[in-house]
Amino acid sequence: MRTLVAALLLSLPCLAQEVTRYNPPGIDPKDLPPSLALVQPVGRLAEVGGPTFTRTNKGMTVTMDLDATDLYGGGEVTGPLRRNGTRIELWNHDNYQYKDYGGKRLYQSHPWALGVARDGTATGVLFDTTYRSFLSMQNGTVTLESTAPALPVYVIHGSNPQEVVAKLGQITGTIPLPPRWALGYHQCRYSYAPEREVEEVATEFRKRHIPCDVVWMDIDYMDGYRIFTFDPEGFPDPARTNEFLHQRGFKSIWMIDPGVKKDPGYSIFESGNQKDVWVKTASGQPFVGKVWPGECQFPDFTRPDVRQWWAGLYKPFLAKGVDGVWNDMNEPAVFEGVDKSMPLDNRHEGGGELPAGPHLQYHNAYGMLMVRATREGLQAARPEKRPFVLTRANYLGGQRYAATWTGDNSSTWEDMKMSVPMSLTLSLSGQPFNGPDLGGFALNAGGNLWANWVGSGAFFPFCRAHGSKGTDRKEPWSFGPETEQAARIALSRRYRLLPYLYTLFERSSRTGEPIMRPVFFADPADPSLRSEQQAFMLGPDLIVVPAWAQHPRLPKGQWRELHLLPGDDGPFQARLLQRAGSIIPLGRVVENTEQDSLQPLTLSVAPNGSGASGELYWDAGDGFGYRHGDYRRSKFVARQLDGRWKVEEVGHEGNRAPDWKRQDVTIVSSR
Ligand code: NBV
Repeated sequence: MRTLVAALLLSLPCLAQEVTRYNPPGIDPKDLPPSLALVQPVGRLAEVGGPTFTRTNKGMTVTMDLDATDLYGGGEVTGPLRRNGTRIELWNHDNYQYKDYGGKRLYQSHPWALGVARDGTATGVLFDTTYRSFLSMQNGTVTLESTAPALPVYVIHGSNPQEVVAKLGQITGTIPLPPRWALGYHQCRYSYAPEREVEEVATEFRKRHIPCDVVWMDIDYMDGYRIFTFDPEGFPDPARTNEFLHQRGFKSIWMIDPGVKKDPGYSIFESGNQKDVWVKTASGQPFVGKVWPGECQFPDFTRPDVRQWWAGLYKPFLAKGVDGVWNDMNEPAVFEGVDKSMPLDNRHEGGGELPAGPHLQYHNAYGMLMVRATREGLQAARPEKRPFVLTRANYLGGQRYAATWTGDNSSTWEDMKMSVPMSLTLSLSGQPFNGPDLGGFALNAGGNLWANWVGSGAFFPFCRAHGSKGTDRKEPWSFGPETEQAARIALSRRYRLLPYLYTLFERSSRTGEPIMRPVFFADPADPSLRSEQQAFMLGPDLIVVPAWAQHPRLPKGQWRELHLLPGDDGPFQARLLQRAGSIIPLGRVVENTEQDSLQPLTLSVAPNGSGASGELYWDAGDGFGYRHGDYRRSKFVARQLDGRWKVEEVGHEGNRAPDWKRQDVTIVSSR
C-alpha cells in the first residue's frame, strides 16, 4: 500500500510550492515594467483560477480569493499578526511613533499576503508592483488597489504556510549570510557623540560584563550632517574611535542618509554634480528638499551609474575601520515635502533593466535601490568580508541587501507588545533579519518596561536597543541594578543560543525559511494558534514566551522547559520551551561573538519516545570561505543505550574540522 501511495505521489505533478503567474488581460506583458521584487522571472503562466484584474481611473485593482480562514503578511505593519479585516497603504513613509495615518502606512512596502486555510494548507499572493497601492485583507480575500497602470500577480500554493513563506524567499531572494557578529547584541543611541561617549558606553559594557557586539554612531558624528564626513571636534580621528572599539571586541556601525547637502565645495556634492546623479523635478532640474543638513539633493538610485558612484563612496569611509552601515531616512524622507517626501511627478531616469519613470513608480523602491548600492559598495571595498547594512525603508525582496528594523517606535507597553506581531509579519513577508528598537525609541522607558522588553527582545533576529535624543538614557544599566541584571541574563541567554541562532540564519540564507516564526507554524492545522502573537518561535524547535504574556496559546505536543543559565527563571525573563525530539546546540556565554562560543559546545537534548536529533552550522563567522567548503553542518542524534543517553555526530557536510574540543550534553528534563 505504502509503495502504491509513493508511486502515485511521484506521478502527480508537484503542486506544492508551484508558482503561477497571472498577467493582466489585454496587456502585452512586454509593456509591464521588470520586477524589482523577483530575483529572476519565475512562474508558469495561467489564465484561469487566478485573481480578478479591474482597470480603474487611478490604475488597476486586483482581487484574489485565497480560500483562507486566516490572512497574514503585508510586510511592515502595525496591528495584529492575523490581518483579517485590515487595510494598509503601501507607500514608504517616515512615520515617527507610528502616529501618521493611524500607523497604517510605514517605512516599507510588501505587496504580499499569505492565506492559511482551516486545514493548514496555504496560499501566497504577490502583487508585483512598486507603485503606490492599498492592500486590504477581508473574508479570505486580498485586494490591491494600485496606481500602477497594470501589474502581474504570482500565486504560490503550499501544503503548509512554512512552504509558502520559504518559496517567497526563494523567488524574491534570501538573506545573504551575515557576519556572525551581527547576531550579537547591538547598542545604539541618537547619538553617542562625541567620541568620548562612544568610549564610555563600550567601556561600561565590558566593565559590567554585559554581552555586546556593536556600538552604533547616529547622525551627530557627521560634520554638519554632511554624509561621509566626520565632525572635526566630536570625532577628530574616527579611525581611532573604531580602533578603540575593535580592541575591546566591538564592531562599529555608522549612519549614512541619502540626502546630500547642497553645499558648493563639499566634495560629495561636487562629485555628484559632476556626474549629475540627482533625482529631477518634472521640469528637469535637480530636486532640492530639506533634511537634517538643510537643503539637499538626492541620488537617483534607479540609474546603474549612480549606484556605482554611490557604492564607490564607501571605500574611503570603510578605510577608517567602519564595520557596517546604517541607511536611514531613505523613504526618502523630506522635511516639508509632499507627504514628507518628494513630489509624485519627480523624474527617475532608470537605466539597464529599469525604464525611466515618475516618483510615483519608484518611491517604494528608493530605499531598496539605495541599500543595493550600499551593499555593493561595502562588498567592493572589502571583498573578503560579509557586508552588514541596516535600512529603514525597503520593498519586497529588499532582504537581499539589508537587514531592517521597524523604525521610530515608542517606549510604551503597547509598542513593546506590538513589536512581536510586527517582527513576525515582516518574517512572513520575506524579511527574516529584523527587529524593533528594543526598549523603544521615543519617550522615556522606565526600568520595568525596559527589562520586560529586553527579556523577550533578546530573542528577536535583530537585537538592538536604541533611544532618541532628549529621552532618558537607555543602556542596560541606566535604570538601576534590577534592570541591569535582567538585561545581563537575557542577553547572556541570547549568546548561549548563538550556535542555534547562527544555524537558523544560515538555513534561512539557503532556504528562505524565516528565523522568528508565529506559534501556529508548530501546528498549522490547529486553528486555536492562528492569532497567537505574544509567544513566538525561534526556528522549529524553540518557543519564546515573554514574561509579560497573558494566557498565550501554545501548541499541543511535548515542549520542555529549557534553562540556559542560573537566574533565567527570574523576573522579566521569557520562558523558553524546547520541542521534544530536538537537539539545540548551545555555546558558552561570551561577551562578544569574537570569543570562542564553542568551548565547550553543549547539546541540549529534549528526548521524545524515539530520541532526538538536531543540527549545528558553524564556520569562520565572516568571509566567504564557507562557499568553498570551509564550514561544518553537523547532524546530531541522541539515542538511549543501557538507560543512558548517547549523543553522536552522525554525519556532517563541509570540510571544516569541528570547532569544539569538548562536547557536553544536557538532557532537558521531561517535566
Ligand atoms: O538619525 C536620527 C534618527 C534615528 O536615530 C532613528 O533611528 C531613525 O529612525 N532618525 C530616524 C532621524 C530622526 C528621528 C526623529
